[in-house]
Amino acid sequence: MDKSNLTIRSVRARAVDAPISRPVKNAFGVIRSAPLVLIDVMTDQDVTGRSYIFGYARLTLKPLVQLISDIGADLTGKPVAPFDLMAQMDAKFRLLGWQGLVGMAVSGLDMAFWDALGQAVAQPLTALLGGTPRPIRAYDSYGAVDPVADEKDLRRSLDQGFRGIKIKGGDGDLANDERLVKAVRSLIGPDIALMLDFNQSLDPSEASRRINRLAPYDLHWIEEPVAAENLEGHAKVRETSPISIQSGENWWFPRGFAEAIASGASDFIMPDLMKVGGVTGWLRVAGQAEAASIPMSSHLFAEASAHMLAVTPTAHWIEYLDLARAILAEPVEIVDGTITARGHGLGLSWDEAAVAKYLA
Ligand code: SMN
Ligand code: MG
Repeated sequence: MDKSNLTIRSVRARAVDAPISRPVKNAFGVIRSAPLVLIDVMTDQDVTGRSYIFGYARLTLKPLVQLISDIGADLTGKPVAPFDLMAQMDAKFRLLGWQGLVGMAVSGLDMAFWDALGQAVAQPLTALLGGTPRPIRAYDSYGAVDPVADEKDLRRSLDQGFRGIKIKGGDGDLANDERLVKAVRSLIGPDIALMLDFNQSLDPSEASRRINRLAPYDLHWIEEPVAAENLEGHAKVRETSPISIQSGENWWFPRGFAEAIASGASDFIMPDLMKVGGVTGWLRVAGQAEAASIPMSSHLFAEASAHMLAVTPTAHWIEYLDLARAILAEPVEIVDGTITARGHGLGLSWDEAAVAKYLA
């Protein structure tokens, strides 16, 4: 069958609540499992595009499944041309706005469309985009660690070759942050990058106070010190921070990044494929990052992000926080602390027995 012109036949969305290897304790609670929506875009040419998104909480699963199915149903019969489809979805939701569940649904669909295009030509997405898959330096992403209970895991991360470790702050006071940072720094030694993620939990003056105190521990970045939408607050913190500021997992679509970059909000950026507008949105942000000389990392979605970072001019780090391992037939592999894009398209295939087990 000619696979050069794919058309959308139907879209299927399934919710799972997948177990994760270690809970992610953060300033606002603990993530104990991964509520995911798996997307399959069936085409008339018998190519199926796949992606998954992360709903953060179980209560988002039903509405996300509904949104993806309904938006998908409206696209039946259309060519799989992601730029065109993104423009159509942009127009469809312009008055409503697409920050939130709608944006997640749109981004997830976009990823599945690109996956289908890669599969149709039996090429990794990286190659379809004009690049070459290559090892991307990864950091192992933790919650708020318990330096004693988590020591074994941290040592294992180093054994796997990770050159970076991220932990969460803001789960308690400054003394607690300092205790964790100090313990982890002494455990991993001076040569491993250590990142600290506040998950938007502080106000600008408290953020500055904590950052100054934590400066002696040679942190590689401070992530989301204040509310994501507080770009002015980000810029204020950054102005006096001796540590680089990282943000972006909660900035929506390329315009969100344009505003953040114009505000001088961050030294580094780390778009989340599910909030930036999928592959299409990522490409546009990668151009902004290159033009502004801003190092760009990823948030979650390591399988797809490995494809994207290989074509990102200012590629920095890939985050390893393995939310989908339990339901993927070929989960991410860490090789000497790096992740390399694999497979055709995004390289995702479902472990159907596991999907059946964790259906939510
Ligand atoms: C994060 C966000 C959502 C789930 C897990 C972890 C975090 C990160 O902010 O940067 O990984
Ligand atoms: Mg974060």
